[in-house]
Amino acid sequence: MKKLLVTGGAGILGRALAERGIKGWHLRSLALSHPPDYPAQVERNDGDICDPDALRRAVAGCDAVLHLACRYADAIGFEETLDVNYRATLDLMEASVQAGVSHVVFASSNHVQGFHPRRNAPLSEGDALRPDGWYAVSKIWGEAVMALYADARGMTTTSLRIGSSCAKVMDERQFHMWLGFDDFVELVRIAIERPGPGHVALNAVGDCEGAFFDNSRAKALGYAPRQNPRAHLADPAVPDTAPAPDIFGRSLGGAFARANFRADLDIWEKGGAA
Ligand code: 15L
Repeated sequence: MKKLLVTGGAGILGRALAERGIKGWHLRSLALSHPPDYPAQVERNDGDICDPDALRRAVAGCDAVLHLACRYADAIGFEETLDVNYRATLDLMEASVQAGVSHVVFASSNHVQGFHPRRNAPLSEGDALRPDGWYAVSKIWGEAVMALYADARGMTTTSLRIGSSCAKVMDERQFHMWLGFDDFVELVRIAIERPGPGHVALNAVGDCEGAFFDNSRAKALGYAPRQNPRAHLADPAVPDTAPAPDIFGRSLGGAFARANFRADLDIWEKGGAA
């Protein structure tokens, strides 16, 4: 059986993956700690991602890595992102090369294009990067690192630009960019089993009405979303709720864009990025 290391394995997405599993794969989770009710079939590795020795131990014997661990918050500062999002990501890639890992999946984010106005949707992966804060900038850097290791080390790397992934569609913004947990796990499977080498960035969203992000590149790799947002509404009124009139409702990034926006709304909406 092949082995997949999941960093941040005790977080929301790590847990969703641990509960579902991937056929043919043994999962090993790296996290500071794991709750007592963590799925027993997943190997637990308690350790700090910022400790290179812990990373080396965690990745030993693995065929693939899913890198979920990161620091994030809508208004996070640059300095706060340095240790985990930058340094630990690089240490993880070096440890992976040393361990002979062939596939790495990086949890990127919709926020790399969060400052696009909604009227630009649906966006494809090739559209301009418009990060909506320092968290998003760190994800763009992470994608660049994935591309570098694919070219320079012959790895197969995938950046999943995850929309909004949770059990239920909580609000109107999520309705247009939601990713169900089953579909998330399927995208991870596709990424760790895809033939390589090379890097690809994939919009990781379901088939959403009024989609913010086009998922056809993932579909070309075999992705067939099964979880329709309309069947997973927290409240039936969600799709008909009016978007907020401020930057939250006019951008793709929502709360992250709002937390970092200090400009004029009309000027921003007229502007663009090539
Ligand atoms: C993200 O990138 C975050 O990791 C997640 O917690 C959500 O905030 C999501 O984006 C979102 O945009 O809803």
